[in-house]
Amino acid sequence: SNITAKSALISVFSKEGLEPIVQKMNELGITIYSTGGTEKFITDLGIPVVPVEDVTSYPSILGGRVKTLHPKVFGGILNRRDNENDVAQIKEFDIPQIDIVVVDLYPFEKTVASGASEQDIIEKIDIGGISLIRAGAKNYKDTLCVGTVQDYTALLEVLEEGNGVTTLEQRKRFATNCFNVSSHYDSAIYNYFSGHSIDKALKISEPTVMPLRYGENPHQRGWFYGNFNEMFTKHHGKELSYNNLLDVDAAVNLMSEFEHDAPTFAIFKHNNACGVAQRDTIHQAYVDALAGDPVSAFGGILIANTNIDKATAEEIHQLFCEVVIAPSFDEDAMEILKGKKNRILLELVDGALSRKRDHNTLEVRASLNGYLVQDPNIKTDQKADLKTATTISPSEEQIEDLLFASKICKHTKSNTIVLAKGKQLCASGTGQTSRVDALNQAIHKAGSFNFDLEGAVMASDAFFPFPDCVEIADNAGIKAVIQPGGSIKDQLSIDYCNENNIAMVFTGTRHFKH
Ligand code: 93A
Repeated sequence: SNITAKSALISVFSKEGLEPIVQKMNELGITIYSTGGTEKFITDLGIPVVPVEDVTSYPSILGGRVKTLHPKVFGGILNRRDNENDVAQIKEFDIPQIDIVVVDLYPFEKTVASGASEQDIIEKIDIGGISLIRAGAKNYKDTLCVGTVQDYTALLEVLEEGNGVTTLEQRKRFATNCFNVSSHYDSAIYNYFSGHSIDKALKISEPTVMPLRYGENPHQRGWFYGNFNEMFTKHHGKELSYNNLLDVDAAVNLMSEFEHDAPTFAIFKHNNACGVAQRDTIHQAYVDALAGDPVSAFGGILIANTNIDKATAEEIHQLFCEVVIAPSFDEDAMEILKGKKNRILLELVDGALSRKRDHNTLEVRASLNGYLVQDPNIKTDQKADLKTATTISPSEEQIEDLLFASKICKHTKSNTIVLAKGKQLCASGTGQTSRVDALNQAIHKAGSFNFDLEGAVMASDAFFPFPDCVEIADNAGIKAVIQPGGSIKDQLSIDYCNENNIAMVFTGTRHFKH
């Protein structure tokens, strides 16, 4: 199983580190076959080399797309020395034995990363090289195959150590690396064509790992992978925790829906909004967001879509809260908010909200023995999406409230029901196992904070399988409903609304969030 190498085919993109290899091969009397650029590199070193064209009797054609793809080349690599038929055919067709294959592929990934045009990227899909690697590695019993510049040094060591004699074990080791190269190469091509990859999803290309004090609980370890500074300038406060980051993400996602709207304020707890309001001033928006649930707001994560001024800061300062996020803070407002040592103050980097909304970063979460990956939910229900299902249509004011409620609904854990009135969140039911539970929770909660639900609107993240929800909502005073529609029993809910003067619109889009 030891083989004395007498010939080698070298076709490499990276010529770095190749010189000592060809010097050594020459010293050992190994015949070198090579392709265009590699052949020139070897010739320039003053080392004899046979152009592969002399073997195939074909020039390199189609602009280099076909240079080594030929039976004489692949026959020389793939023939089995212990197979009589192979040996006879090698002789019959005058195929040269090729003992060593050295390839370094066209740099596909680097070309993609450089932002090159699609045509340039496609030209970097190596065909001949990858075939040479597969062939050489498949026939490792007879051929030693190197498939990457990273293995040049190891090849040189083997040549020096054995004076051109290679062992089966060495050849199998190189073959294993070759299949690692080929599988990685094809995955990179697949990722490019499909437009996604787990690497991209996890931002592994530019890893910034932020170790966290701990995970969701003190006995769990935790890290953040991402570029925090691309989104925020941190002005004050303690280190962000794993749970803070979960809430900050939820807060930013919701507020990205209101980026260019009138002053809007939202308060988050455990990834759900417990207060949201849109008003003429950010101060009033804060006051009315807080009124949504002043109990849950304790220790909450606060976010504004506009500058925070002194009056708002003074109000916020009354509340114990973990994080305050805003596009900017007046200087005096910042001084007030810094009055609590641990309070985290985050200024959104310009454009961070729109980038977050338009981002194409995939969502990843662990599942079973792998990961679940999905596109982010970038669909926001618009007025044009609404189809009135009932005989009465919602008023302009109700439509505004319905769209406001629907945005909150999209960012609240399923099953959810959101109740809103006058651009203020009255209450929501969050993460319930039934939609009826979610609605009852919302109604009960609104009542406990003295909301009058007469004339309020209701948003549901998914359709109503039965007419029970519209009936309960009606009894609470709700006058307009937004939901995806699509249940086989939609008509029962529609009939109920028609009989009870409730306007209901269908969006056609479900907004589950688990
Ligand atoms: O375009 S190719 O897929 N067609 C081929 O037949 C072929 N054979 C080797 N590219 C091919 N190669 C690749 O050319 C090698 O993988 C290597 O990256 C490169 C070396 O070309 P040169 O020796 O002309 O610099």
